[in-house]
Amino acid sequence: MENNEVKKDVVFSAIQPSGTITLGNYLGAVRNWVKMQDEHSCIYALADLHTITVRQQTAVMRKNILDAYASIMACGIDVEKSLFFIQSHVHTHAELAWLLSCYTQFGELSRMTQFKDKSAKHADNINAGLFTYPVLMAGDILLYQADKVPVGADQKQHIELTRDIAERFNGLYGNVFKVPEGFIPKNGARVMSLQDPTKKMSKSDENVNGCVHLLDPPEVIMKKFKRAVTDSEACVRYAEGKDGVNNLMAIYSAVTGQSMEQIENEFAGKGYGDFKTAVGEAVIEELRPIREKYEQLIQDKGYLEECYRKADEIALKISLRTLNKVKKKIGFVL
Ligand code: AQP
Repeated sequence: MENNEVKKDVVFSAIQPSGTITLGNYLGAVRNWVKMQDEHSCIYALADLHTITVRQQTAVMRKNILDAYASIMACGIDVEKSLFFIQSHVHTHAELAWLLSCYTQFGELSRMTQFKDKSAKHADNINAGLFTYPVLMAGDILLYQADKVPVGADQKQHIELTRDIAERFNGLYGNVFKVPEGFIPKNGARVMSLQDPTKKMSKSDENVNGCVHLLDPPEVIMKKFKRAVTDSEACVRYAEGKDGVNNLMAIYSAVTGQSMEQIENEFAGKGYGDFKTAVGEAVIEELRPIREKYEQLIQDKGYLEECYRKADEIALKISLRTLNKVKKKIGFVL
């Protein structure tokens, strides 16, 4: 890993263990993480510090962290090729977040749509962490001098803010941070809820039928697709106003690689029943090896711990270089 650092572009991304990983997380982000491993120097994190911006139950959170670690490995993250660590084990993240929060404007954070959405959803707990979440995320990325950040479309605004913070800091102190580029996939960048296709699919969605989880058994996946909201036209075509069908087509396209036109041709003259079954089957086959691999990995907690401890240590070493540089530039005595 460290030998490759100089040769290849650095990729950084993270995922919150805020519930069971979804088909949206997978198609929007994790699938690209896997693809990028051979050509890049990849650094991935379980963003557990981000998770507590929404209240968690202690035992559930503990379980979710290990489950998410095993699930991401099961998706194909190879710890021999990539670093995959746990954010809260690497203290530089919280520290850089504080420093950068003094270089981020209240007005900028107020404009973040995710803050607006999440504070509407959790009106009883609009905590300061929910507001400053994008600064922690900026620090996560900038600590590793990342060139590319593979994320779903919902994170675009946070990547832009990260770039603004990096440019501002560089403007004041010289070239401290690499200014990263977001990397958003053409297909699957924004998977929507199967029950309300105007809302994105989310781990924490209360409507279980809206969200396909990576670890859902095949019969559950099929049931969710069969219940997916469509419309009364009964024609598989991609068009404005057909949010439910558009979402199912986008999922089918992301999984099979077919274009929208090919999908329209495949289902010409067929009803939504056939289409939903085909989407369900394609997703079941895509997720089957992941679930099987997860079942194996989660049995061996010792092995998982060995993997993250090793990665935590390397992440700390790499990130300290940036953190110390930042502190020195600001004027701290090291
Ligand atoms: N519906 C989605 N479609 C495509 N990509 C998505 N991502 C999330 N939802 C979709 C991408 O998954 C990566 C990890 O996301 P995260 O866990 O860091 O945070 P999130 O975006 O808040 O994800 P969730 O599933 O919606 O979690 P909760 O319910 O806890 O808020 C990111 O790259 C994200 O773009």
